[in-house]
Amino acid sequence: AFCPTNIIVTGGCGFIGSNFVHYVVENHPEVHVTVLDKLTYAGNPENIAGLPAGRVELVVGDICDAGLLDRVVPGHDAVVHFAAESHNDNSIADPEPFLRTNVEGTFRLLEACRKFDVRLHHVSTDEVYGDLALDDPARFTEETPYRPSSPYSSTKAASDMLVRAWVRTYGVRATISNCSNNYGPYQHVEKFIPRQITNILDGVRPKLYGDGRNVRDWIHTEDHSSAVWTILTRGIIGETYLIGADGERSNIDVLRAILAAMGREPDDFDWVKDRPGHDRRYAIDSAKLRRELGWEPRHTDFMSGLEQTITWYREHESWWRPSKEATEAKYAKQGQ
Ligand code: NAD
Ligand code: TDX
Repeated sequence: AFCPTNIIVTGGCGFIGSNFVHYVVENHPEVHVTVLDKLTYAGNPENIAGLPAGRVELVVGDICDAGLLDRVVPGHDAVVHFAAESHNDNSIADPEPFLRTNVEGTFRLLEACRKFDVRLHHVSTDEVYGDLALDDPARFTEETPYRPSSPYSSTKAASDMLVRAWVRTYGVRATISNCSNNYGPYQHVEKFIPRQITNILDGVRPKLYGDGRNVRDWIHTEDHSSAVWTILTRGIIGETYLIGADGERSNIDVLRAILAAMGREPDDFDWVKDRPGHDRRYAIDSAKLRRELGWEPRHTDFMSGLEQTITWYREHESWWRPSKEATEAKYAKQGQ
């Protein structure tokens, strides 16, 4: 196995990146983490505050800054690359930052990893595979052709292609993972589950896009972290692994579960305008990761994970309050 002791986590102040930093600090005491994060609207240093200063260092900066990477990357064993513009609705309103961070940023990291011979794990999404029909028995596998739909997913697809080319052409030691929809603490209130929980806490009716029958395959962010660690340390260079926990649910079912858990009536929500190009269904077959690397998810009870997440947002209003108003103002302008 590959045993890194000094890693860079890009995007470590965002939702999944910060959960990964907590996971590493708790489970791998020999590892020092350098978080490299630009602190965009989605990055919050509070997400990693309170972790031991000797274990975690924050470098505020842009992954597109080649000079900065030349200074920060040497001396590290690995880069775990979470930094991205991550929200589909934002990518539809203004795609440019997605091109820059997701495509150019990944290119810059690949060049730095090539120059200093550093191992890279690239974190990507199941959205690169496009969508499935509701009645299609198929799920995505590592062999599914790329067919991204949104500006966001097309830039993630482009970044995956760059990683594959840098492995083959330059021998960069990289792996890729494509994960399904994450939920858990520290997720920005622009995303579906936190948006609806915090709307209800604010006495505002939740907002459901389209006909509400779109399906997402939910995984707890801690299971995503354990999968990324497994691939970083035991994955085969050049390989792609799909990460998922068999959590397919329609949006309306998830919303009704939130409403029930928070003591609201099942129809106490608003139907709003659909997302343009809205993917119908995502579904992951993670057999390769389970079979070849022995990974398994631990949070297999979605209802209890959801209830814990609701409790977290109830108890952390001071964390989400500062971004709530601007997020809802942006949605209101889009009729959503
Ligand atoms: P997020 O938006 O919550 O966090 C992104 C982080 O990256 C923020 O801290 C932000 O400040 C930072 N960042 C953005 N641009 C940067 C730049 N140019 N330089 C340095 N830092 C920058 O995103 P997330 O939901 O935590 O997603 C993390 C990764 O996981 C992304 O690559 C995303 O594509 C992937 N992913 C997300 C999901 C999901 O359900 N959220 C599922 C599969 C894969
Ligand atoms: O208010 C809402 N109402 C609603 O019905 C919002 C914000 C979303 N939705 C729907 C759209 C999707 O079908 O809920 C579903 C989930 O939406 P998002 O939370 O925006 O996630 P999604 O577009 O599926 O993408 C997420 O999973 C894959 C992450 O944001 C991506 O970064 C990741 O790659």
